[in-house]
Amino acid sequence: MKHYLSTITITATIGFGLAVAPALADRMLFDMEGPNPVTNTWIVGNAEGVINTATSTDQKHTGNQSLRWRYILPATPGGNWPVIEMAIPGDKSVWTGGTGLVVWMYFDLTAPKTFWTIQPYLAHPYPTIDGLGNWNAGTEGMPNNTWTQHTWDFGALDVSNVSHLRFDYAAGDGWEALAKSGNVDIYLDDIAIAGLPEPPTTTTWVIFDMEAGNPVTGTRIAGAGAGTIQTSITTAQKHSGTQSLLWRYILPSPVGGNWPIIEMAIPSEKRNWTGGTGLSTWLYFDLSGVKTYWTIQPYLSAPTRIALGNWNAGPSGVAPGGWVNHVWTFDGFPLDLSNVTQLDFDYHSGDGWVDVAKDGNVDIYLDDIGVQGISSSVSGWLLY
Ligand SMILES: [Ca+2]
Ligand SMILES: [Ca+2]
Repeated sequence: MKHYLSTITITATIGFGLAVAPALADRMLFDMEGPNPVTNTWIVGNAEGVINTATSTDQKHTGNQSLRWRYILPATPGGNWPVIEMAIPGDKSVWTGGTGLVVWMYFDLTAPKTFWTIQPYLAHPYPTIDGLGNWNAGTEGMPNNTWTQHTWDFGALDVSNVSHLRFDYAAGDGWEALAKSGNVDIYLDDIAIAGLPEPPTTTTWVIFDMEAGNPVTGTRIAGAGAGTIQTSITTAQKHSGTQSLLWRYILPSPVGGNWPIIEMAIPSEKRNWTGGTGLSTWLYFDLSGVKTYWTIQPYLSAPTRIALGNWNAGPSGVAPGGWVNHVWTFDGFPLDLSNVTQLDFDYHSGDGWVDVAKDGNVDIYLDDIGVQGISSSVSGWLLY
């Protein structure tokens, strides 16, 4: 859990005591714990020197890594502006309501830099570019070899659709005098948007809306191991958007004793389910009749694999067709939800499913699999 600048504003209300405004918090954009988020680099001006970027364990503000932005200086640094650019993930592109860009920086220099001119730029969408702040207004000293936070206010800038984030600085603007071994090394971590309201706690943070690729990363059949599992993203049925996931089990003969299982690896940025109250899943059963007793059961790897719910406590009947929502609550399970790496679903194929299969197949569509109780009011971000 990482909390940044959580603030609560308390407003006096005449005659009625205190009214508490919504809590505000920084919402994480890049914590640098995954792959290098830099998608492009270049050098403006004389275009001399070399830029290297990498996520690194050498320095970190939180977690294990930060982003190292290295500029290998040319013989004459002046007139060169090294630029790094990060594409903003689509589900984090809406910054509406945010007040500024928060960046933690660590300068690996030989001495403090008294005048620094690092400037971020936002593209929304590319290639429309806005600079944040004033190039010449970077007058405050930045110490070396310690993590320091800086916020660039958005002001009246439209931040409703930000596609790229850039940083640049003038390489010759005093930086060369402080470089170690001819390199300027700047580490960046915990790039976040300040001032967004904390998300409501009663809605669902959708992990898989099935609008992108097939999230199934593994299939297997426990027990006798017979039959065939097929999964695909399809437009045939959908709860939201245009697509859902079709989980087809082509029944073997005999059917009994087989437990078809699908596994979905959770993307690294969606593994912290702390505060969640249950797993919400939308299901559509393409069956020939009513399945009165269904025993689909999810498992979470957190990271030890554990069943949710009770195998024999399957929800009551579902009619064929039509989307139904089911929530498996986390109550009563010894779950550490801070690092959920995988979600599995399975069912016992012989447990009445054969009676309602069409053409020898059990077809189950899944959509909008999410965590109930943690959600973003803006764009589905996980709030730390
Ligand atoms: Ca980090
Ligand atoms: Ca969908």
